[in-house]
Amino acid sequence: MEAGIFNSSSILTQDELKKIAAYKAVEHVESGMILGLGSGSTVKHAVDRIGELLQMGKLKNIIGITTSENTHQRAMSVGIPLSDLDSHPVLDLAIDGADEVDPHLNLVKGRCGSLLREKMVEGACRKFVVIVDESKLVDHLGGSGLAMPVEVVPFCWKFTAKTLQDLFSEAGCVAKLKTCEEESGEPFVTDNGNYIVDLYFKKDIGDLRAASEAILQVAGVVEHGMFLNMATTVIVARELGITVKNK
Ligand code: ABF
Repeated sequence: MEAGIFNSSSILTQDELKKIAAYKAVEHVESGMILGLGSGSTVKHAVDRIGELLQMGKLKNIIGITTSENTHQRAMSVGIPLSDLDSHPVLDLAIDGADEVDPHLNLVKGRCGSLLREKMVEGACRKFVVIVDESKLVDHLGGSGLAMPVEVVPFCWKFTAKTLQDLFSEAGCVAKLKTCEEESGEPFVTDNGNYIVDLYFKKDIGDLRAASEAILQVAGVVEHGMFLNMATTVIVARELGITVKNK
């Protein structure tokens, strides 16, 4: 475990574990890299650390490509020069969190709503390092009982949600619109102006590749949160230390 970054108290909070994973991932960053910067609470530690290293002159000539407006604002605030995929279609490295990681390093991502830009940016990088605390490890995707997000166009989203739910009826799928807050009921709107339909499964969805293709066939679907065979490295921060899993 990194010395000097964390205090010596015996029980680490989930956020401290996220920070450990993030700092470890930043060790992969070298001067001159075009970097994909993911979204979420784990990546924010990586963004801050990269900003710090740039300030100290330990990293130079980094260009960041962000996957959400939130990360864009944060990266700008810590002084990371930013560009986009149009100008830099091939990235050296991307660092991002995940909601679930299975034993084959397949991921569920996008519960924070940024899955489309994440998939575009991370699909364009040579190396994709995922950073998680151990709570994100699952036996199979969808197995945490939490949402598998699908970005859909707002037009007749109920029809799209029903079609998705019917597609996975054997897995006991329930499709729900993601809302801003539990009580407001207002649809959550992505950075791309779309909605998110969350799929909840009671049973294993089986062949992930087939599930992915079936979801993408549904008219109205923009993208889904299964990231299959994309991660090259997963860094897991645990109470007892860091585990690094490579593809
Ligand atoms: C992003 O951040 C999303 O794909 C995912 O929803 C989230 C991970 O959560 P956390 O806030 O725990 O890092 O990577």
